[in-house]
Amino acid sequence: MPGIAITREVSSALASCELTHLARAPIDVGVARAQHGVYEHALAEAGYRVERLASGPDTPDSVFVEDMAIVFDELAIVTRPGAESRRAEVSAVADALEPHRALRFIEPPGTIDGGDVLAVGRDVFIGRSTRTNSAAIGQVRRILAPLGYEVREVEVRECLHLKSAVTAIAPRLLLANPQWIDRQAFADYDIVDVDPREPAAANALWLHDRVVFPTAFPRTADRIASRGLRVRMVDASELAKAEGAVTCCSLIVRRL
Ligand code: CIR
Repeated sequence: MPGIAITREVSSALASCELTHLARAPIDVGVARAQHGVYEHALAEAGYRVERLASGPDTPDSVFVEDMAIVFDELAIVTRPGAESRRAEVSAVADALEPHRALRFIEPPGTIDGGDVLAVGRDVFIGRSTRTNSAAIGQVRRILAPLGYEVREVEVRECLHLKSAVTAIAPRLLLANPQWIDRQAFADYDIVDVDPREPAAANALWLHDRVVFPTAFPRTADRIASRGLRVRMVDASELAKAEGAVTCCSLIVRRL
C-alpha cells in the first residue's frame, strides 16, 4: 500500500528555529542531518519512495514538513501555519503535493499547523493551540464534511501541538500523554499511556506495518511493542531540540 513520503532537507539555519516550550540549546546541523537521513531510511525500508525537498537558510523550520499540509486520500489541505516565520515554507510543499492530490487552501484569518491534526479513519481531531485557531478548524470541517469525515475540535494544553500529546499507532489505538489530553474526547479509542517518566513520548509515526519511534523513550517503546506492534527506533534527539518529533518530518501520501 505505501506511496510517497515527502521530507525536507534540514536547513543550515535550523538553530534559529521557532521555540515555544524549550529553552534554546545548541543544535548541531550535521548531527541533525545525519539523524534525519536515518529517519528517511526508515521510511524507505517501510516501502515509501522518499521525496526530499530542498531547503535554505530563509526557512529554519522547514524540515518539519508535516505542518504545511494535511493529506487525505481524496485531497490535501495546504495549511496557513500559525507562526508567521513559517509561511514561506508552504509553497514548495504545495508544489510537491500538486501531482498527487487535489489541493485546497486555508485562507486568512485561519491559521493551522499540520501537527495539530490527528486523522484516524474518518475521525479528524484538531487541536486548538497557539498555532491553530477556530477559523481554520471551521474551514477544514467545511472541506471534509462532504467527504464523510467528522472534524472534532479538542483543546491543546502544555504542549506545542495536538500530536505532541496524542498520535495513532494502530487502527483504533492511540498513544497519549494522559496529562496533556482530555481523555473524554478520545473515549471511542483504546489508549496506550506514555511512561510517566517520558512525558514527551506520545509522538509516534504509524506507518501501515510498523511504528517509527524515538530512541529517547525506551520505556514507552516497550509499551507499544507489548501491544504486538513492530517498533522501528530512530534517534531524533537533535531535531527534538527544535521541538520536532517523528511525525513532523514527513508527509505520507498513500498510493491509491
Ligand atoms: C516550530 O515551532 O514550528 C518548530 N520549531 C517545531 C515544529 C514541530 N512540528 C510538529 O510537531 N508538527
